[in-house]
Amino acid sequence: MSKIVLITGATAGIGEACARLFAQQNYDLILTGRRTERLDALATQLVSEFGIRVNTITMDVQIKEDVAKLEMLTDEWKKVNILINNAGLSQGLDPINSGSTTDWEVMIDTNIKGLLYVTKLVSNWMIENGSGHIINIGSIAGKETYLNGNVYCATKHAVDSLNKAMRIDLLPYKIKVTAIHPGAVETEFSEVRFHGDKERAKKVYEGFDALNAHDIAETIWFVASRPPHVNINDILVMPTAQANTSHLLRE
Ligand code: NDP
Ligand code: 8X3
Repeated sequence: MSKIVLITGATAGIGEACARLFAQQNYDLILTGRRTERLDALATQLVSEFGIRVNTITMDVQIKEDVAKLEMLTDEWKKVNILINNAGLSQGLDPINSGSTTDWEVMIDTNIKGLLYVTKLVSNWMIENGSGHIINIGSIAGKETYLNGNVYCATKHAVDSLNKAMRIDLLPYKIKVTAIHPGAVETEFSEVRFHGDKERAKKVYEGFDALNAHDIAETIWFVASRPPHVNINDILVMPTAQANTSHLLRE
């Protein structure tokens, strides 16, 4: 049996890039997300290209009962070596006095509560298995707060804090815990943030070389492939053109 990685939000962007890279490294995959067709298409492609095994589970991490579908995996599939808590999103970029409370709830329910539901379940499997590695996808937005980023930044600060908490709580079980905090990565992220406005989304990445999803997957692979005695607690990875959330060199 190969090693197993469970990736939340594998239908696009960073999660999809991780699926490809871990498949290439001969991992079996548990891929989750809300869009079943994308999950199935990716699974079919990776199985045929790399000869690995893939289990897909359509689930919305905001919904506890959906996340509970993971319990239906067989004992063999519950031997998860790596969990990548990647599913996440931003909705809107508005001042605190006029932001949409619906947008806020979606971000809080996905980025914080969803991550917690998945982690609670899978960390117990890891404890039973006697090992594991949880990799949380935070953000530069979890280290800094920027104009109109309010609730998204707050959710990613929560991920940063939960990452530290997991590291402490899971220490007795020798479970590794790592946060990866990317700066601007060109994915569907901005399109989702701007509710499908592709033109506005494109402008976010104009005039500089943003990171791409594969850059982050490679960083994740690096932390996942360290020897057993090495745990990388935290990595902040930025485009060369971006120093922080307020200093971005556009040419
Ligand atoms: P994408 O929009 O390209 O991908 C997001 C993924 O998350 C999709 O697979 C989506 O799947 C999944 N997802 C979103 N909401 C849910 C949900 N409720 N339940 C299950 N899955 C969900 O964005 P990225 O790849 O860029 O984002 C991945 C992570 O990286 C996020 O946590 C994001 O906050 C973080 N990040 C992104 C940065 C960037 O600049 N792009 C920078 C820093 C961090 P589906 O819609 O099918 O459910
Ligand atoms: C995504 C990067 O700078 O838009 O987390 O918050 S940013």
